[in-house]
Amino acid sequence: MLDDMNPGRVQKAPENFLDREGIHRAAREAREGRRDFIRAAFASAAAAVGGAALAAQPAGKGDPAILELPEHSRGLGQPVALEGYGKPSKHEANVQRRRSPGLTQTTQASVSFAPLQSLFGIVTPSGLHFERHHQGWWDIDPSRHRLMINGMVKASKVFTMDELMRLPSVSRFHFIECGANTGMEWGNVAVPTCQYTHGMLSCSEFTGVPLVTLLEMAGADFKKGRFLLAEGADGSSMTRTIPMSLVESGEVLVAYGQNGEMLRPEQGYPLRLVVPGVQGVSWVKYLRRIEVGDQPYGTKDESVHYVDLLPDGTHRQYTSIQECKSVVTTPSGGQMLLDKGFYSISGLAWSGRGKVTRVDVSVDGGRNWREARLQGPVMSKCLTRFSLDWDWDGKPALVQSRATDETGYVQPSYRELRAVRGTRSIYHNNAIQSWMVEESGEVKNVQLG
Ligand SMILES: Nc1nc2c(c(=O)[nH]1)N[C@H]1C(S)=C(S)[C@@H](COP(=O)(O)O)O[C@H]1N2
Ligand SMILES: [Mo]
Repeated sequence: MLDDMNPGRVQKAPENFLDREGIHRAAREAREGRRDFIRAAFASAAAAVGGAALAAQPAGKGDPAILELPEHSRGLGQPVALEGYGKPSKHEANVQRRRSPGLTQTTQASVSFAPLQSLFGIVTPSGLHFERHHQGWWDIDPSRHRLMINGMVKASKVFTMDELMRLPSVSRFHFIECGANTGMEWGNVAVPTCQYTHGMLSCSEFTGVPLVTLLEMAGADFKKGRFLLAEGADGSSMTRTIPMSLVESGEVLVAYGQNGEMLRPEQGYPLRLVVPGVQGVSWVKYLRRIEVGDQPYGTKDESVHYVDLLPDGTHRQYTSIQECKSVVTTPSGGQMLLDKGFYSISGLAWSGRGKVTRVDVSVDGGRNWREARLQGPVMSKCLTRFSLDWDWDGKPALVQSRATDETGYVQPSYRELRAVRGTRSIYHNNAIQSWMVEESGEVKNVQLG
């Protein structure tokens, strides 16, 4: 079974993984057709480069896309989609969640990665949210779902979904990152795109009831009951200890909403725990029970799994906060810069301890850094989009980003991280990511010390 991402099981990516030939062919065609284009194709790892060739064409060059009136300007369009759920354009069909070919997966204990390289802003469309199931997902009938609050409470309580949804709710934007995100990079660089290096990361607006409200309703013993056990209703017996201190702040939500609609089944429909800043495994899906207790529970998912092996052979336990981290998504591995000239470097930064306050970007492997623009609103424990203007001179470049959060913590280099954590961890790799832009324009995943 997959222990999130065991580097021992990482295999070399198959040769045809990136369709490198396809990328070069498409790039060649694009270059030949449109010599003066300023924006490369940042579509997807599997790169339909030609399709994204949006060019600023000097007028009068005979571009048929300008001169010939297209069908869609002459005929009748489609009628409204009277029924059904809207779908993305057929031209975006390659923007998908993907399972990494570098990982051994069973059918149910699996991971799919979000296509970070294809997304804008900070919100992950629900259909592209990464998935991590320890024992498969379910589409649970909400009328039969219950949430029980028990343990050190005055009176155990059972809530139906209807009862929960009558209570005052809040909606907040937060990122969720699997503790094993970027885990394979501890070992070797077998994963060429940011979808696979960083794609166990997503960000949504979540709607739900603060857990503290439900605990108050059940008469929880806040003095002695300093720990909670959260339990899911799927067959993975997913149970995690949540410190009461996190819950008392009102931040932890019992959530049913995601991006304006009900949670997706893959994300825990009809109910999941939202634990801002904390690794994904604590965001228990199909949430069915919260027990109030007076000590950490030491469950399988916090004693055998989700512990960090340190250089001296001991394990760190209960290291659940996702430290400050960032990644450049454009340009990133598997993409292709079609010509030298202007590019907007863009990426994502986040911290489990609060707001991102600063992101620096280097294009020379960390010798020089420039401060990037942060796109507002910058929210706590939420993805923050950054960007920086760049004139690529066509020479090899090493693109990196380094984030700082409101506690003053600065994202470490691999050398700094490994000095403390060694090399045999799986979880909590928040090192600076490097992308190498080759003279050909091809972008590759490399590791710098
Ligand atoms: N009930 C239940 N909750 C769960 C899991 C699970 O398998 N079952 N996986 C956990 C892990 S390891 C992660 S990273 C997140 C993934 O959430 P997502 O699938 O919505 O992205 O859910 C967590 N909650
Ligand atoms: Mo996870």
